[in-house]
Amino acid sequence: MRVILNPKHDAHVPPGEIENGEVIPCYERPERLTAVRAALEAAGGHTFEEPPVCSEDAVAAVHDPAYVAYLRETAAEIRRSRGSTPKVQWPTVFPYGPSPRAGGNRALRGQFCFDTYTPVLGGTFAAALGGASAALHAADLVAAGAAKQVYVLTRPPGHHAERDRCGGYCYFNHAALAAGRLAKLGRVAVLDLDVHHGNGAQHIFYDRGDVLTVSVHGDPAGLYPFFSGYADETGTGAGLGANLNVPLPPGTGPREYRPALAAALDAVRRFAPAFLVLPFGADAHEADPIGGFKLPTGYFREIGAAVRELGLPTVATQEGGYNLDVLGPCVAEALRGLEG
Ligand code: Q9C
Ligand code: ZN
Repeated sequence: MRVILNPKHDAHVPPGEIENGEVIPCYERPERLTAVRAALEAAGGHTFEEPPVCSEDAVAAVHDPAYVAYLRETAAEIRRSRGSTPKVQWPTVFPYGPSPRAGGNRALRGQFCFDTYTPVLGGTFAAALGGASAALHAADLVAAGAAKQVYVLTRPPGHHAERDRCGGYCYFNHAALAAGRLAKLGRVAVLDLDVHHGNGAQHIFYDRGDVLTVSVHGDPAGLYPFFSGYADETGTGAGLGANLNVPLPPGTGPREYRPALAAALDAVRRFAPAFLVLPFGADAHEADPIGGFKLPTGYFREIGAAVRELGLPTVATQEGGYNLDVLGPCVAEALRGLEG
């Protein structure tokens, strides 16, 4: 597989996250990418390359320019501060009430953020731009026919990021960026197989009929991101019918996952897209610390093989997966299945 790396991923190292009222080390750490790369190198047959850096305008195809500027300016402020201000912008207050306004102090108020899992650090913008660059480069390669399948090995992940808000460890939405670029050439299906709902692409393409968004995930009634991912979210306007959520109960194993994946793949087939974007997470693995599903490592090859049956030019993006012992092997299995 042709693998596009985010060369700047380790500029972003989150300080921690809140779990049960305690600050714990963040699950989303640089070692995740290292672990995947090591597993792919050990498996063999993969090539690794770095993308050209993309422009902010290219990111603004999917994200609000004011949000992009917020990330750039906040990161720059933190780097300039030399200890006079905090080393991290960790929002504590989020928009609420009938007509939320942030006045001048937008940074502290969570205007561009929907949870506490997504602080901005001095290196966050550079890392996020590197990930966006990788996703757009992957899309360009697939669009040009230079590769049938490309895998974007990046972190922080992207699939929770919405048009103007970060969340769930995600800043720029790699899958949406790739889909947006490919959609200039033909219909695109986004099939999200991270254990968490792909709210970002759903949000970004909700009113579009030319981009199908499908997500198979843990029931949001009991799993992050809680506020979206329900089966009755089906799109709006021209996009009505072009969003499919397949929520599954906690403890889901291959027996329950298989028919859900088949239904998702059927929806993709019916849509008859020219391209596929595959936000992929290994956090549906049985040993993942936060997912709650029960998929064994070997099953990820079956998932990849089932997706391969679509026969579509594909950009896969790395999303979640937080057990450092199984993340790499899961990705290696999935890519093996995808390549056939
Ligand atoms: N105490 C992705 O997988 N909640 N994001 C974690 C753990 C946030 C997941 C709770 C989960 C975000 C890309
Ligand atoms: Zn996830």
